[in-house]
Amino acid sequence: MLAKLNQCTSGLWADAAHKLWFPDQASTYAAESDSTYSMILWVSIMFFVPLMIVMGYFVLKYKKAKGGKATSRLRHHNGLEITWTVVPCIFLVIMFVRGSWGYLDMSIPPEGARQVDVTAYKWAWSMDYGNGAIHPELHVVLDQPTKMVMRSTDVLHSFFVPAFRIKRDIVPGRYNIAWFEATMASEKISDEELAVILADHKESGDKQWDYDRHQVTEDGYRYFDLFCAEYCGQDHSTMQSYVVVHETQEDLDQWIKKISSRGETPPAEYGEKLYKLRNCVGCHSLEANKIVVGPSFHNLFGYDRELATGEKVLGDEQYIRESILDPKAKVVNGFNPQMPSFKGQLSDDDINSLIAFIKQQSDRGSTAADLAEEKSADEKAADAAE
Ligand code: HEC
Ligand SMILES: [Cu+2]
Repeated sequence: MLAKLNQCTSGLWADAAHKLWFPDQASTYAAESDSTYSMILWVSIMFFVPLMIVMGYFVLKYKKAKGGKATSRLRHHNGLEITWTVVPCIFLVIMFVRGSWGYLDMSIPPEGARQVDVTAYKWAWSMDYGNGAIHPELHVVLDQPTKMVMRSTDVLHSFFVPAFRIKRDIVPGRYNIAWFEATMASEKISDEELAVILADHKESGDKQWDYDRHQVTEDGYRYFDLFCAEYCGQDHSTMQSYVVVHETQEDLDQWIKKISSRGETPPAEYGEKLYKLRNCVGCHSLEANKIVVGPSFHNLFGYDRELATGEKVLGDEQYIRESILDPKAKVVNGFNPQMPSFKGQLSDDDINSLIAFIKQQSDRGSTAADLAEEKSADEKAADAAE
C-alpha cells in the first residue's frame, strides 16, 4: 500500500508544481527530489488549510456570548484520537522512507565514477582535474557519474547546484564526498556567436568574465549555476561557479587539455590569467589605492612593506612566493590574515607566472637582470644600426 500511495503522490503533484517554480531537472536526482519535496509540501497544505478553516469556524461558532455561561469541556473521543494519530503517522513514514532512499542514493557514489577534487575557499571554487589542470568551473560528462571529493581550506562552505538538486556541506578538516549524474548537456554556441561575445567582452574592459552578461562561459558553453549555500563571510554572495556538461568524454578531455598548460603563453600573460582564474582578483586590486580585502598589487614588487610585527620586508620574488604558499608567515600591517594558502594548488611555473605578472604592476618591476638584458638588447640594436 505504501508504494502505491507513494506513486500517486509523486507523479501528479510533482509535475504541476515543479514547472511552476523549479529550475531545470538536469540530474538523475532531480525528479525524485522534486516529487518528494512536492509530496511533503502538498501533505502539509492538505493538513494546514482545512485545520485553519475549521479552527476559525469553531472560534466563531463557540464564542462565549457576553454574560453567557462557559460550557464544560469534551473529555475524550477514541475514534478521533486514533484517526489523528494514525493518519499523520502514515504520511510521516512515507516521507521518511522516501527521504532516506534519496539520501542513501546521494551518499554512495557508484563505482567507476569520474573524480574531481573540489576546493572551496573564501570566496571561490577550484576544481582539480588532475595533472595540474585546475579551473574554477566544474566540467563533467553527460550521463556519467562524477564523484566530488571536496574540502575547504578555511571555513564551512556548501556545494549547491540547484539544477541537479544537489547540496552538500563542505566542513573544514575533512573530506566531503558527493556525486551526481547530469542528464542535460550544456549547449555550445557557434564560433561566430562566440566571436561576437568575446569582442563584446574585450570592449567592456571587464577584468573578469561576466557570466551574467554573456550567458555562456569563455569557451562558449551554456552553464548551470553553482552556489555556496553556507554563509561564509564578506563575499559569500559572490562565491559562485558554473557547471558545464559536455556531451562526450572527448569533448571534456579536449577542454581539460586546453586549460592545463601554459604552453607558449608568456609568463606574465599567463600570470594575469591565473590572477583571475584563482580569484586573486577577488581580494587584490591592481589600482594604486584600491583595497579590496588584501593589499593592491600596484607597486608591491620592489617596495618595502610593513608587517603586522612592525618589521619591514622588501617585496621581492622570495617574499611574494612565501606570501602565496604560506600567507600567515608574514602578515602585512593593517590587514587580517584572510588569505588562503595556495600550497599544492599552484605549480612552480604558476607561481613564477604570477610573480612575473605582479612585477608588471610595479614601476620597479624590472629587476637588475631585466635591465641588463634590455640594455644589452639596446646596445645590440644600436650596434646593428651602425
Ligand atoms: C580571501 C582573499 C584573498 C585571496 C583570494 C588572495 N589573497 Fe593574497 N592577501 C590577502 C590578504 C588579506 C593579504 C594581507 C595579509 C597577509 O599578508 O596575509 C594578502 C597578501 C598577499 C601578498 C602580500 C602583499 C603585500 O602587499 O605585501 C601577496 C603577494 C598575495 N597576497 C598574493 C596573492 C595571490 C597571488 C593570490 C591568488 C593566487 C592571492 N593573494 C589570493 C587576501 C587574499
Ligand atoms: Cu562559501
